[in-house]
Amino acid sequence: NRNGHRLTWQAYHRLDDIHKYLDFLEEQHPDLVSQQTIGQSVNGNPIRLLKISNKQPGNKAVWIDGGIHAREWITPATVTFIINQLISNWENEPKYVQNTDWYFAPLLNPDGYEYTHTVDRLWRKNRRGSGRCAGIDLNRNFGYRWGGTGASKNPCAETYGGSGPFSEPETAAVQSFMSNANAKWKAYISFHSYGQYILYPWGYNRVVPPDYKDLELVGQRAAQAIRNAGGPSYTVGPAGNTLYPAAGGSDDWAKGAMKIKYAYTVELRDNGRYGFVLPASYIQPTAKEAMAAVRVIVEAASKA
Ligand code: ING
Ligand code: ZN
Repeated sequence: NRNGHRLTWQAYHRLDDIHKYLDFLEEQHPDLVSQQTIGQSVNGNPIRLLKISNKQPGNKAVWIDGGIHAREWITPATVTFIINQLISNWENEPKYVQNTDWYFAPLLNPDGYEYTHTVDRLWRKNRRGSGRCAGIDLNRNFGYRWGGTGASKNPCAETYGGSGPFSEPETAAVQSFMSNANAKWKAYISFHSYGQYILYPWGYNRVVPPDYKDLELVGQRAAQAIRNAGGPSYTVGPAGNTLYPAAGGSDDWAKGAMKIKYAYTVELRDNGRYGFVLPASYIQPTAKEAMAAVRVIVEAASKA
């Protein structure tokens, strides 16, 4: 279309539209935007990463991902919306935005995502194997306290953690990219749905890290920013206490292994009416409030 891409944020899009949008941005803004493929999924789809950077040497780095769980369609829509907002308004953004290296992985489970469009709308895991017991829960496959409470050893379970930490190419790609990047990581934000929560470590058990008060405070500020943006109430707290203990989550790994201070899992809308099958009319309001929360977390990260 006349935008040069197909994303509208008024409908949910397939993998191909999302990747073509990232290609379009890289082509339109070569000085600001770059892209890489950080790995391949089980079925050979690329795991794409888009970086927005003004390349100032002191920049802190933030990571934002979506689509770890296939059926949580609002999450890649939200991550691409945030990318679009930043790029459209870049010259007017405050210093803490411009002097951040932004790393976006909008769709970490591309095989599962396509499967939810073609076969089973409520698929959660990746697509290793076949049949009823296919797939690994990528948010139980990260390598910090892997295999503990809330992760199943049964391959048929929705929360099967895999044969070992980072057994899956989708999670291994994140681990290898983030560990090897020369980046001053200060924030890690993983979007999930649903429930309207701002969660921080630890997820593996009902315990909190030594600096949890900083994460709680910034989380509360983010929730306030969402309300100020006209959004609904988001509950803030440590994942294990607030939702349920679940080992092998990405935010635990980001904090525990990568030592990234502000590590969050944000569960977007709604709180149960539509659940995973959130109508597309909710994309823009949900993504706008998520943007408000991201700004709060990234501003805190810029000072960390
Ligand atoms: N919820 C998350 C899940 O992976 C979670 C909740 C967050 C668990 C952080 C552990 C750590 O189960 C959804 N909706 O995926
Ligand atoms: Zn999820």
